[in-house]
Amino acid sequence: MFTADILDCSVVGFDFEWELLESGAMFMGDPITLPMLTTTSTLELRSFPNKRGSQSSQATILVHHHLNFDINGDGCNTLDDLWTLFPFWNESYINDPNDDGLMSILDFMYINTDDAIPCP
Ligand SMILES: [Ca+2]
Ligand SMILES: [Ca+2]
Repeated sequence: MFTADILDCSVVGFDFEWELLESGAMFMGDPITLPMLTTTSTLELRSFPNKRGSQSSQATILVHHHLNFDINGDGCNTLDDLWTLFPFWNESYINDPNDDGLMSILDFMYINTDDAIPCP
């Protein structure tokens, strides 16, 4: 789920328009739920405050190159997934999230750590 936190929403009467730039798919409302992404993608949010002009902002959504969304295989996306990768810090690693062959800080940015739902 994505929300419009990246823009000042204190003005009443905002209309939102979201576009997944790689596909051109459009989404309306706030929040929105995106389809499952299979590649790193850019989402652009355009707002139309009180029908005067527009503002826009973009966010890059990092997607694990090998589509491994649950690093430790426990069925959840939590900090435990990051801890699973820490022992490989700065080492060669096959199937690393950004697919450059080295486990670095950039790879950790690909790991979703949503602890909102207790992991079974
Ligand atoms: Ca996990
Ligand atoms: Ca890497």
